Amino acid sequence: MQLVGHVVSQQSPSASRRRRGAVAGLAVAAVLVPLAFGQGVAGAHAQPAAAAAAAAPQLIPQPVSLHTTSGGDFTLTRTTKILVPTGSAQADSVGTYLARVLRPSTGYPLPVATPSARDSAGNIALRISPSAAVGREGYRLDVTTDGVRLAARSAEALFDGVQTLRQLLPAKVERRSVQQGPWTMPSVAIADHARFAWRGAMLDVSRHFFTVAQVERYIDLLAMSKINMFHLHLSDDQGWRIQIKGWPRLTSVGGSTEVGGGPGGFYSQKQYSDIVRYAAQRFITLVPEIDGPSHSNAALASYAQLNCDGKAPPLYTGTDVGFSSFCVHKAVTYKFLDDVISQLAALTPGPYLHIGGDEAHSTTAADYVYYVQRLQQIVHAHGKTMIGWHQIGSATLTPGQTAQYWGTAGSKTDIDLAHQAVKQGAKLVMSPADKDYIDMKYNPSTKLGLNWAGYNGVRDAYDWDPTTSVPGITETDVQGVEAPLWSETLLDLNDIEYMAFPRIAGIGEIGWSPQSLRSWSTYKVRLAAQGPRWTAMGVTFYHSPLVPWQ
Ligand code: TNX
Repeated sequence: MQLVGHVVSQQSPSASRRRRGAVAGLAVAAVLVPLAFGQGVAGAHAQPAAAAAAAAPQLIPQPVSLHTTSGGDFTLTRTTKILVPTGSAQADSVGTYLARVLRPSTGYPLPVATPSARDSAGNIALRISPSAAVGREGYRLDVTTDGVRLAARSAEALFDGVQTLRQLLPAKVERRSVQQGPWTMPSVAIADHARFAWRGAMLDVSRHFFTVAQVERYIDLLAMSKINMFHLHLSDDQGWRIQIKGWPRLTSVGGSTEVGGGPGGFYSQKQYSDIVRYAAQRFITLVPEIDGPSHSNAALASYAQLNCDGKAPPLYTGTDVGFSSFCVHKAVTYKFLDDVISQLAALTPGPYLHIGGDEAHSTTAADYVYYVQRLQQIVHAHGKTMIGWHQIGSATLTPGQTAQYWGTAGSKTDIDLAHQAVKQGAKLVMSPADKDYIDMKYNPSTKLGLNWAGYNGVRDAYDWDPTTSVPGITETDVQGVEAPLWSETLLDLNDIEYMAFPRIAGIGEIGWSPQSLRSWSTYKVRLAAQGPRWTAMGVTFYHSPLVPWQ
């Protein structure tokens, strides 16, 4: 428990007022100059600080290299086109996405078109080319008075570049009704790429069910932070949320309630596919989780034969963990899980299936290992890579699996399990509960959320490095970072947004930006600039007093 440290790191309101005052006015320039020029941009420091600061964009995640140029601002007009190369369906679809973001607020037609001889200046040109930029998901974004050029290595990278482009426009561009311009972007040259391949967010739709529309809204918001993996926690003690053909009671019984006894719900396979497709259109890979051997009461309540004693337990609407277990040595358990995993694998284009594996307090250690190894075989038989919570490190893993680390600082058992996983050729996705569990309260007065791992203030959730937070785990062991959002206390979209924002922006930056460019003192200023964007989008967010909101 990090309780004391976390409480101390929260500021009193008067301290935060002083902090806000300190970054007002001219002081901002001092904060922004190093940010604006990123790393080692030769000659940039020759520019007068004040002029540079005036134009310095406030971006999250911070790009690898960003400098303001003297090319003059660019302003979108009624005649601006989004140009994509002839025959590039991928650039065309990213262009269409961008047009849909920009049209409602600007009121401009912004046609997505292929270039013609008559096109002169004033457009946004998108291009996919392997040589466009270096690094994972690399893109280059150049804004001059003549227009915007965004070139990327892949469609995914182009999409990432579009998220940066959005932030160069005034915040009100995010409103969904026509606003007054001008729609001016500062002249900049950005070269950027991702630090980690896995930049994830998890949503627990089991403890409370969320509709397809709610999930899609969350996906839309995640995309803005360059999150590219979306982990859906589809089953737990309180609810089974995905239709499985041949096992109808999973949803008619197992899906019929949630924490607190509400009506629950589930996704039909068609609805699940809709979510998968919606995410894919935003270059986000869906990772479905079926938790076991524990966290399985909803399935056990649905089918008596899955229980060792052949008796179905009642449905569960409380918040305890670790009391349920699949019957590890019954053949029907694996017939059932094979049906579930084969259907999920067929519905999920991404390479990963998450088997859970946390908190198996009602399963013996030997049975746990047996279960994980059987699941590993089943997942592989259906062509997927297994990911599980880091406890899977106690099983024999074939190389190439992923373990999701959710331990807290100094927990020797957790650290040992992470090492066991890595020694067997697994990579780690880092989700340390005392840093990036975004279901933890911000501080003791946060109404929503839990506090078993302490309080994760906005700074706590940002100020850590996934490659140094677990002793003995290094950069090459780490596949990325993910922020789980467990939903025991969350009832609706406002609750989801309040817990996720602003912390999810920090998780996006941890996953994307080089560690050398990250510091709380500059991040909090850039974070403040996101506030008006979220307000424009109607996002409910926590106005942490640590952040100098504008
Ligand atoms: C632990 S983290 C859990 C979840 C709870 C969460 C609440 C993990 C793998 N298991 O079952 O919802 O804590 O913070």
